[in-house]
Amino acid sequence: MAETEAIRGVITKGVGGVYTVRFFNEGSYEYVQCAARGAFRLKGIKPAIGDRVSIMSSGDPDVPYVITDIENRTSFIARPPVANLSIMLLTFSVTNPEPDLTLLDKMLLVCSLRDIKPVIIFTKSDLNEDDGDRLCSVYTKAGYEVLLSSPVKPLTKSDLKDIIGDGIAAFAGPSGVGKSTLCNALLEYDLMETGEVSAKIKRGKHTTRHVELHEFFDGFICDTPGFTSLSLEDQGVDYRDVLYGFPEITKIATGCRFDDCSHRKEDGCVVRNALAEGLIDEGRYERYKSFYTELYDNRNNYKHRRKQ
Ligand SMILES: Nc1nc2c(ncn2[C@@H]2O[C@H](COP(=O)(O)OP(=O)(O)O)[C@@H](O)[C@H]2O)c(=O)[nH]1
Ligand SMILES: [Mg+2]
Ligand SMILES: [Zn+2]
Repeated sequence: MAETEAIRGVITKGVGGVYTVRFFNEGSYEYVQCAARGAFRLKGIKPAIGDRVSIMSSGDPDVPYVITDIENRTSFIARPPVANLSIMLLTFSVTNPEPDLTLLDKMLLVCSLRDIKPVIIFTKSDLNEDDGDRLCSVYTKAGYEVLLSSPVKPLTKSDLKDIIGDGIAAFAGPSGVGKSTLCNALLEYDLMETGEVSAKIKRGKHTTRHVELHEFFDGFICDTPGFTSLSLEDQGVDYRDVLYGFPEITKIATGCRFDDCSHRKEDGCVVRNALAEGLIDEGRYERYKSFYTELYDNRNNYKHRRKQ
């Protein structure tokens, strides 16, 4: 390959302005260190992991390549910064800590507005099997893909192989739910050399500071630090878009008497009828109403709407 020819690759790691880019070369993947062109900074673009980029030789032996171009992103999440995320592994524990379903439902809504496929993983089902089954049923019925994981029946690589495909998947959810445990198990860190392994995992456990893409079959997975809250308003969600996070309500809402029915108190609302008949989960419906009401009350502040 000529020295000056641009190479296409993916950023898998970025620390202190030095990016690791993976590219395909003569039948296998290679990882190289890259700097970013100053032009990105001028345009206010910061390369992020997941970015598909072009790189060229830099002539600098310390950082031998330079990123010359960043492809348009299909999605972007800011905290932590990850570009082109296609799957969110929304991880919540059945107990210890108790699952924050308001946070889960907000994340489901945000995923849908950003065209990121959500997959729910309920961990620690060993600690309360009944609650695990109940949560699994609520979200499966709502139309989501749900997986249960516990030390008794751990999630395996093959459970996620087809789900992730050649996409980029990130573990997201509160801290302490078992994201790092799952991620490390899927990456089979336990199969690596012992001394190095424990040091590596220990460090990861305490910080998960530098979010990094790890190869997973044809795609990537990454662990993220936990977070405890998410503001729909900050995410620019419009009250009219709340239904995108509630596919089970959307499905039946077409039968309501009023086209602009908010499904909160209107007459002739089939959603409220379905609720009375136990066809919709009460908790999910209450959270739908609270998101709608909160965003409706702040409706002059939103920034954008989903493009139809
Ligand atoms: N009982 C039980 N404990 C788990 C399970 N998954 C993780 N843990 C424990 O939960 C704690 C937090 O796990 P960690 O992976 O660090 O959570 P993170 O903050 O989401 O990355 C650790 O002590 C794990 O051993 C599980 O399925 N069942
Ligand atoms: Mg962690
Ligand atoms: Zn209605």
